[in-house]
Amino acid sequence: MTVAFRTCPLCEATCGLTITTDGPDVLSVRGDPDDVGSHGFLCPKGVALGDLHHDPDRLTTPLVRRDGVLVPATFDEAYAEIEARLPPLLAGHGRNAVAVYLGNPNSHDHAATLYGPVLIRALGTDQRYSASTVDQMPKQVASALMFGTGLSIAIPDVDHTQFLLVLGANPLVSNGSLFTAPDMPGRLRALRRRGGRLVVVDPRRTRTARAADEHLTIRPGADALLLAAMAQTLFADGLVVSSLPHVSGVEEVREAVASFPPEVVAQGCGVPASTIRRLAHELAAAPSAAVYGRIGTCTTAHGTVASWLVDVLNTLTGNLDRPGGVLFPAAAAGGANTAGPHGSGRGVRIPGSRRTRVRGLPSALGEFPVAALAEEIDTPGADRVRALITVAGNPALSTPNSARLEAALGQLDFMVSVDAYLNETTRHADVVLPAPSPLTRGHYDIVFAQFAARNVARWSPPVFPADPARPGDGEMLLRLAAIAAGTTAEALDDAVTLTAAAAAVADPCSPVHGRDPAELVAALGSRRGADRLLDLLLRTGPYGDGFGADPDGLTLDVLAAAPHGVDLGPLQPRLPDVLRTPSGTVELAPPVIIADAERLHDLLGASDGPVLVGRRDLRSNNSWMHNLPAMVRGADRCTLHVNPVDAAALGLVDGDRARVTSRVGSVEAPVTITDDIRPGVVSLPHGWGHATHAGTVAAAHPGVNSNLLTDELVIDPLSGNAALNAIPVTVTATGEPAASTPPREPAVSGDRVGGFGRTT
Ligand SMILES: Nc1nc2c(c(=O)[nH]1)N[C@H]1C(S)=C(S)[C@@H](COP(=O)(O)OP(=O)(O)OC[C@H]3O[C@@H](n4cnc5c(=O)[nH]c(N)nc54)[C@H](O)[C@@H]3O)O[C@H]1N2
Ligand SMILES: Nc1nc2c(c(=O)[nH]1)N[C@H]1C(S)=C(S)[C@@H](COP(=O)(O)OP(=O)(O)OC[C@H]3O[C@@H](n4cnc5c(=O)[nH]c(N)nc54)[C@H](O)[C@@H]3O)O[C@H]1N2
Ligand code: SF4
Ligand SMILES: [Mo]
Repeated sequence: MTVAFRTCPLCEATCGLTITTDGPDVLSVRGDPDDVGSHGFLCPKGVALGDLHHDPDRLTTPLVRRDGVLVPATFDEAYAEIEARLPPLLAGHGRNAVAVYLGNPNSHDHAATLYGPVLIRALGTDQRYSASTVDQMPKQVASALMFGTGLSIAIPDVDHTQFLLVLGANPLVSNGSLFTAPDMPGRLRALRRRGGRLVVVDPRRTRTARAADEHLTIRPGADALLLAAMAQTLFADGLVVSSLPHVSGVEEVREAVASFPPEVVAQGCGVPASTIRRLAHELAAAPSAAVYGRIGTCTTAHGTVASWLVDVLNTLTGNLDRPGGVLFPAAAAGGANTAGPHGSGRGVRIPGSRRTRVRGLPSALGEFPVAALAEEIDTPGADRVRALITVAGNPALSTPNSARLEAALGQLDFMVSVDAYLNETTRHADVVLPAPSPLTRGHYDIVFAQFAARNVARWSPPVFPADPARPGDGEMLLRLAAIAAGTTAEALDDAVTLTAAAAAVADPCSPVHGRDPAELVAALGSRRGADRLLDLLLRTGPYGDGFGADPDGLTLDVLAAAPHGVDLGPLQPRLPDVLRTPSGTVELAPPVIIADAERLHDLLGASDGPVLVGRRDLRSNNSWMHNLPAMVRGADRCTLHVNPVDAAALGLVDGDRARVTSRVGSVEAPVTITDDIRPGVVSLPHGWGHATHAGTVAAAHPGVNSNLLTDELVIDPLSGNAALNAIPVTVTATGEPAASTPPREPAVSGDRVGGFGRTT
């Protein structure tokens, strides 16, 4: 038996795991008590990592479509097919004929994180999409405008704060997002144990809400109103801290929120004015406080304004950049705000300079809204999107009006997917490249270290040696990029590494400033690919050895010698150095956000018609872990939550089936009646609606796809983010009890690999 230590790649908590193996078998997965970040915590998904590794349905070979059917193929055959079809398409129809969609797991793999952008640059396409625009783009846009980069996000100092206000997040289930703090249950317990206060704003009484001192049920989509009224109260009642060094725009914010006193917004947000006023006073009076908003605040039509107001409150109460408030992490590698001249920069341009072809939607931080992807494919025109590359994404389940997107996938001339499974998205591909098990790759969290509540750095070597016949995600992306660029993967990798070294030596603030980039690359030794690049980033990062400048500094070898990670200490105040705004201040009143805040008036009179919100549960991971028996065991979780008052009015009893209909579609689901949800609100989890081949675990637990109801036309204009919550719906009883309904067939069934035809 062998014991390996390894960071979990499944969610943003990045727990350290102890994995016991026997030959090729995973015997157990436990929390690593010595891990510098997580101290032994793990959740049921981490435990299932062994099942994921051994899942017989994970793809083991490439698939290539022959005569309409996906059949197993060698890597040479798969690459040959791409080589034969992609470059001619680009040559014939231009660079924008190919779109790229990067899904969530890319950010959990340093190789994919590093080489995804290389693929996009090699393709030269403007048609860039990712899961970011069904997720956190509003927070990134607001943060970029205020602090200067889309990754400069202020993180709650959860271990020291005395007041945590959580809106639209359920960290006891999700384990945190844009908030890497493993063992959220323990950290929130500790907060209350030291006399701190936890307040949760959510239309549902979630696990986190139950653990809180106070739970406010809000009308979905209206957080920005609540937050604006709190800011107005701070100004009106003289609660804004008197000294705000490094902050500009306070007066403009005062004017922007002046027309939203608590009495004016109370009806629109469904929270009494007296409660809003009290909450503002409590926030201001707390010795330290942090306001945190996530999915429920981002995935609405006012996501950027809500995300901005979160940090407006943090700033006005003096909690921005102070211990116990919200702080900026300093990541060891690839940090967006650790290199270059400190204290000011170019900032960002919102709206971005490019426009989508059909709706003319602007790019945000270099991306188009994924809500526009279907129409960019299915709307006729010489310049339509004809090819798509998806990498670790399942947009057929995860993006709004996914029925339209699935139909559009069938209209592509060519589609390539890099994925671990054949699923609702990848079944439309012409070539599927199989991602190997995460346990066969090294792991470093480039992305999540930028959002961590404590600075740590951890490198995990592969638990099992990589199969030489199975390239990793990074290698496949590099190979795709090389095909697009007409070069070899090796040459491209060398060029990318040299460019990264050149950027480091060009930085006047770097200890390697002025050195020869080729000398740096040579000093990286025999590593190649993502690990060589990572070593470069670590060594030129804020704790790095600077290639000799600080002999005690970090290198990949230093991390490799520390299997439980290296603790780099609690977050520290970083203003003004962290800023990259043109003014060199926290720009509290970005003109585009102030202008967009005008739309909040539209929310004031809105009525309480039924609306749909989402939810997550502990044993899910967006759309893709339902093929593991431990993740689907027990009662059906893909049910429609309905408040008893609404259920009575609709004539629904627990276990009935209900039909939910929105502008774009209609689904049927079993009903769970619960007063954990606000009247007038119903909830379905996302990531279900499995249509994988018969005989798989996921196909036996299909559930319904909530994104058949979400509307691709409703987006947050500044970020392009989809509104996945507060969807107007009608609910009707089908008159059929769920129990008597025969098990539903997946929407599309078929044989195992080999019998899988294009479905449209
Ligand atoms: N209605 C509604 N919709 C939502 C949300 C919501 O709250 N409500 N949440 C949104 C959010 S926050 C997100 S992040 C998106 C996620 O959107 P996506 O990223 O599009 O979807 P996932 O379900 O995460 O799909 C991940 C895919 O990666 C594959 N995969 C897993 N591991 C690997 C690997 O190591 N390599 C490769 N190449 N592939 C791998 C899986 O098989 C799966 O196909 O969904 C969004 N959609
Ligand atoms: N177990 C599990 N963990 C996960 C994932 C998973 O699928 N399963 N996905 C991962 C991913 S990709 C992400 S991005 C994170 C997300 O992390 P979180 O944001 O913590 O995730 P959710 O559980 O979706 O919490 C969103 C909450 O917002 C509430 N809500 C909906 N609409 C509104 C609204 O208008 N206002 C307010 N105030 N609340 C609203 C919902 O009821 C829900 O409780 O989770 C990650 N972790
Ligand atoms: S909380 Fe997240 S990182 Fe930790 S074990 Fe669970 S899935 Fe893995
Ligand atoms: Mo996400």
